[in-house]
Amino acid sequence: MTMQAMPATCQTCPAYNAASLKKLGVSTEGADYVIALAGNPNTGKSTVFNALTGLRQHVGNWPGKTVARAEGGFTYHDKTYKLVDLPGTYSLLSTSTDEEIARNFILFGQPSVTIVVVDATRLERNLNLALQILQITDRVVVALNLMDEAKRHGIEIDVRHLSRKLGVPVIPMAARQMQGIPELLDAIDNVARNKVATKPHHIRQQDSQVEYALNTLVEEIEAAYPGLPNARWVALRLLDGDESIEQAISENRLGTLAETATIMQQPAPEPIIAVEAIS
Ligand SMILES: Nc1nc2c(ncn2[C@@H]2O[C@H](COP(=O)(O)OP(=O)(O)O)[C@@H](O)[C@H]2O)c(=O)[nH]1
Ligand SMILES: [Mg+2]
Repeated sequence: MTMQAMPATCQTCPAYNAASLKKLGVSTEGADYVIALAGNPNTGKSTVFNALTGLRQHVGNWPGKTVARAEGGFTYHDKTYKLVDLPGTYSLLSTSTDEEIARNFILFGQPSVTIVVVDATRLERNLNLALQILQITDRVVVALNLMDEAKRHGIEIDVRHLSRKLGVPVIPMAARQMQGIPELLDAIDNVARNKVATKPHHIRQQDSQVEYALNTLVEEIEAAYPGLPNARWVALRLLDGDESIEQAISENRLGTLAETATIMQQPAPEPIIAVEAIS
């Protein structure tokens, strides 16, 4: 396995960024951990959300947007978890409001764990989003949902191999039948409490000119926005001509978010070399 036991660091510190989350409209009061739920539309995200939170949930809006946001809570092994359902998206790269919300939440909120729900019957398409998320955060659990459907279609998945390749826990599930929920809870708990160290798959960029441009940009971004959680990812998006990131910089929104972005007691993420959509 690529996951190994972590040295005992700060077990009690919250890993999420409370100040940034507050700006994103999420109160973290009383929560030991904040968990984001991401995934393509129709993968069973809401089903997983309901299975984990039961009746302890409420629906509001993302601040300044008409996009609904479900929030809920649960406790597990004496810890209180806050679960936030992100909009269902196929990617985090384009400029739709949904994708921007999901991306900002993961990038700036630094949730303790991001669950990526993927459809086991459409694995290749679904891994696109999962891989993009793995470029931004190493605190990921993949919920491999709709395993009953996959079985029905004669699709076999080597879950251990997938987990080894992705470098994060992969939990096979059939959420509608409540199958895999205890295992998912255990995996969330393991990542949130640093009981396993993940080693997310990073897509490498071989081109030395791109690498040079990236390094130059990273230095400038870091100088302009000290404490930004993932300058390299922002640099990649700028090189890719990402208008929403350009806009965030020109309106100084990136700076406002970055000011509050104190990196908590997390292991420093490995540098990202490139983000590429696999399709
Ligand atoms: N067969 C099967 N259906 C599921 C499973 N999980 C969710 N569904 C169904 O898939 C549909 C979409 O689920 P939903 O949770 O709304 O997906 P979301 O769009 O990702 O929030 C619903 O009809 C669910 O009942 C599962 O594990 N197996
Ligand atoms: Mg839903």
